[in-house]
Order: sequence, then structure tokens, then C-alpha cells
Amino acid sequence: MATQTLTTSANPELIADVRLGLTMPGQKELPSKYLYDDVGSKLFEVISVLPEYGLTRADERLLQQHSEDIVGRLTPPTTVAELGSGSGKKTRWLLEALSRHQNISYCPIEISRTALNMCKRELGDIEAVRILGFEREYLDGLMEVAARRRDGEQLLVLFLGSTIGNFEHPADVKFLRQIREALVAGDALLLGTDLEKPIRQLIDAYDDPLGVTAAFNLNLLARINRELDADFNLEQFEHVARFNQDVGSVEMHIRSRKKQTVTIPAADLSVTFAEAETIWTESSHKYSLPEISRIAGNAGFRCDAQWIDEEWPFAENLLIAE
Ligand code: AVI
Repeated sequence: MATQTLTTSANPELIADVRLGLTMPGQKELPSKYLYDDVGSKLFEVISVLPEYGLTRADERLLQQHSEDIVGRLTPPTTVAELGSGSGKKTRWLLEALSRHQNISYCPIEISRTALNMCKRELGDIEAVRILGFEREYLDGLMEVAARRRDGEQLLVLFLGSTIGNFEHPADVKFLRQIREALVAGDALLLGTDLEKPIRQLIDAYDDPLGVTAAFNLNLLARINRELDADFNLEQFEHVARFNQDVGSVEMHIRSRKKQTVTIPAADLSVTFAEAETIWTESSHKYSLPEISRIAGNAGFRCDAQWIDEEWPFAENLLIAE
């Protein structure tokens, strides 16, 4: 009889989440954080320059145009902590504006060492900025930065790119509240939020004609094949982007093209899909302006100022801890 060798180095958290998400009664789901392995992170970089996906450009435009204004509202000396620094490209505008007034410490917090190194390379040339990277989960890293700051120093936390929209409500408020708990009154949070826009425009952004977002989404199954020895046949699944009116979010799903059974040996699992059954892989919430003030207030912040992009409705919100 043939014997099978199972991967022993498989990530136990991934195994547990796959087991939980694919055996749920009703809607199957997988956490969106698993979209970002090396392949997925590269595909997301491509998404961010697609003509149909204006979110990243809007975020960058606002920071380029308004960094001086934003910095003018802070009370130096300031330490900057960024949750998920990415390449660090858009943070340059803010750090340059801050460094015109003071010497600063910039603490990018990332679980990926590769991303941290990229960020240090990208921003290492700005004079008067000392970079101190933290290879940690967001909240662990933030608590460490907060614990190390000197007396009288204001902390500015950056959470850009509307990543907050990928937290299913009310998890978004819970996460903001956890950030607030790491801060003291008077600290600041610069929060990037994608805003409501026509549904057609949103569907084009999350189901682009080149198929990059489809590849980004389906890579989640390819990842489970690679890491958990599963046998998802990618040709028998398709990417779906839909707008959920009830909650105001674009949802990404992966739909089974036929009735089929998939085995995932490292999770000791066999999963049957009905024809057209979906796995829900991500929600991306589109905020209204009153909603932003409301969630900020519920988390213990007041909204001090907002900058809004005209071309692609998106807001940078400067929130102050109360
Ligand atoms: C990272 N995040 C803000 C992106 C978004 O728009 O929600 C992820 C993404 N998913 C599909 N395209 C982009």
C-alpha cells in the first residue's frame, strides 16, 4: 500500500483555522490574513497599482499633500509607531515633515522580517529619523513601543491603507479600543479609511479585468495546497467579489464551480463543496464620515481633523486619545 508523507513543519495556527473555517455549518470561511504569504504580498503590490484600484494612490496622495498640516497638529516631541509598515513608501512624506521640526524615533511593527528590512532600506536615508523595527504582532509591538517612550513624549500611531476595513464590525472598534488602551490621553492615531463609493466602481476594484485580484484570492487555496498538502484543483474554483449592502462592505469569496471533495491531509480533513458554494475570504468595509467619528468615539478617541481625497473617496483621520 502506498504511504503518504505529511508535512510536519506546517503552521499549527493555519491548520486550526482551516479546520475551523471549512467545517463551519453554513458559510465556509478562511481568515483574510492568510492571503499574505510571499506570493500574496507580491500580488497585493500589483493590485495597489491597478488603474481600477484607487485606494493606495488616494492614501499616498493625501499623505503627500497634507503631511505638513498633519504634523502641525501634533505636540512634539513625538515618537511614531506604524502598524504594518509595508514598503514604507507613503510614510516617507510624514517622516520628512516631522523631521523638519524635530529628531524622531520611527518604530515600524510587522510580523514579516522581509517587510521590516524593506522598510528600513526605503526610509533609512532620512536624516533626524532613528528607525527601530519590531518584529511582532501589532498590539504586542505597540505595547512595547509605548512602554519604552520617554516622559512627555507624544506617541503617533499610523494605521494606514484602510486595513481597519478588513476587520469585520464590531472587531474594528474592538481593535481601535485595544490601540487606545496602549496609549495615554493626548496621543494620536492617524487612521486611513476607504469611503463609500458607487458599487460598480467597487466591484471593478475588487474584480479587475486583468485577474490580479482573482489570483490574489485563489492563491489562498494554492497556499493550502503548498503548506498543507491539499488537493484543491484551482481550475474548479473561481474568484467572486460582491457588495454586501447590509453591512456596507465588499466581500471576496471563492466559489466552487461544481460539487467536489477536497482533501487536506495535514489538517486531517476532507471537505465537500456543493456546486456554487463559496468560501468567504475577506471583507473590505467602506466607511461613511459619520461612521468614522462614531467608531472613533466608541473606542475612546475624538476626531481632530480629516483630509479627504476628491478623486477616490478616502479619508485620513487624525484621532486623539481622550
Ligand atoms: C489591505 N486591504 C486594505 C485591501 C482592501 O482593499 O481591503 C486588501 C485587498 N483585497 C482585495 N484587494 C485589496
